[in-house]
Amino acid sequence: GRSWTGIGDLDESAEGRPVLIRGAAQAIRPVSKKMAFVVLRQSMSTVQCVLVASADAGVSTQMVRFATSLSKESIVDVEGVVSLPKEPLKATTQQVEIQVRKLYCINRAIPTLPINLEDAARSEAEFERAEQAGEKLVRVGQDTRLNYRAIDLRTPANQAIFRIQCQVENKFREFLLSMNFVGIHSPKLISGSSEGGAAVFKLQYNGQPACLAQSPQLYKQMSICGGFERVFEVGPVFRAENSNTHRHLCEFVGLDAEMEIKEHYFEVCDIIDGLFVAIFKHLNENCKKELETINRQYPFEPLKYLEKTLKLTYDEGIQMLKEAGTEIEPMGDLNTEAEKKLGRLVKEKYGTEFFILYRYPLAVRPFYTMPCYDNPAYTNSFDVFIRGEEIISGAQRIHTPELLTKRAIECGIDASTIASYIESFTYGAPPHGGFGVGLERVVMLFCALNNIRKTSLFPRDPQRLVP
Ligand code: ATP
Ligand code: AMO
Repeated sequence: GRSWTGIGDLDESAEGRPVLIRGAAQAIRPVSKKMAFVVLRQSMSTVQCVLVASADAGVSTQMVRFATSLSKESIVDVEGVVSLPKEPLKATTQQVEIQVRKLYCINRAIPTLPINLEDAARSEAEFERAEQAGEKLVRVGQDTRLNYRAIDLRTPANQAIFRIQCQVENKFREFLLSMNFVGIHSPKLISGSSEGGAAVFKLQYNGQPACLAQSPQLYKQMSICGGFERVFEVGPVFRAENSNTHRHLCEFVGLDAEMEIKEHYFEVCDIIDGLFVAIFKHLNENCKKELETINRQYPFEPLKYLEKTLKLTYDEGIQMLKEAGTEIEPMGDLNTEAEKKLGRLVKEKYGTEFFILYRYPLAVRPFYTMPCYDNPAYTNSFDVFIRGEEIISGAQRIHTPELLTKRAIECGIDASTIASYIESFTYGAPPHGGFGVGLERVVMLFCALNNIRKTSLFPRDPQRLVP
């Protein structure tokens, strides 16, 4: 085959070299009958291709005309020679040009696209500058973007977001594998709720009532009962939430882990500490181009975190809120606003936007959570926050069938619906704990994006099943 060059790999060192590239025609600018520019894009990179009619280069005026007749986003192959521009280029990522020898259209896009990609890629600041200059630019709304996601995903920021997501997932696996965790796949078609509550999608399973797994919770614990000391899973999680918020999806990617605990459930917190510090470092060191690309459209401050993750008790958190004028209902959950405020207070006091809040009240945790030995009104549990929003829940689990049954009943769960789960704790079950992370939330909050739909490839929310 012929030798192809990636647009992102084109730099000054290639000056004078013949290259063959393929990209989408992002912009087409006719200059005269004899000259035109075509900007080609491949993932996060763009390059300017220059067509000048000349017998020497074998470029005819027909070819220039053909280039200017291309529809935007058509797929184009260009053979040409790399050259250095006379002035620095503002409109492309690559600081070289291609002097076109041959140009082929591989597949045309329809002439009128539902989204103008240049508008879709603009930052809010650009819109504001244009407005002040009296220029009319059209903002592309969230619904339009999601309706035509196959186009919207082409913006450099979106290309970067899903590369970051892939790196978070990859680092999650890599780190846990290095800590002797075993990757598992638990069933998603299950017989009942795993987290309690009504937020389950119900379906028929060969005539029996069934549902989509709300989490791998019961099965990751049963894997521990099955003799795996440490397990992790990356897989879909289904929540029939009727939550039309910026941070709830009906289907998201769960990063789950479960492990034997030898002495204290802080062993689980230590894994989270090592894991997330490794993820943040990896992103900052190895995904610079992606982070800069996101920053150009959605500016954000780098995440502040400590080398050793801060841990605060729920009571300490409540006290900080109280001193700042926010009262929480006794032994109650933090609402979204209180979480945000606590995030700000912790940042001011401790200089970190990533912390663990532990020892939550029993009343606000799921039935399988281990109560504290010294005070059963509290639990060996925790949530983890980035920029004042929850990304992780976790806990030590109850490992005795008697207490598990008692807690299930107290929480209004019909123990017969989880009989096989409870039974697995009668065969000899080690103390254990674990945690669950929402992948989309990690990416959203690391990059301070304002909506979880931006970090879900084809989001499923209460209103959206298509595309
Ligand atoms: P988890 O389900 O793990 O507890 P979560 O982030 O999904 O985590 P919820 O428990 O669903 O959070 O809710 C936590 C807080 O988020 C609630 O106390 C509530 O204030 C807020 N919240 C949840 N759903 C909504 C909603 N639809 N509208 C506004 N706030 C909501
Ligand atoms: P929880 O219900 O808190 O815990 O979920 C764990 C993490 O998943 C993410 N998350 C969501 N992300 C997007 N849309 C949603 N609707 C949504 N709901 C939750 C959050 C949350 O922190 N079994 C326990 C975990 C455990 O204890 O191991 C569980 O499912 O980031």
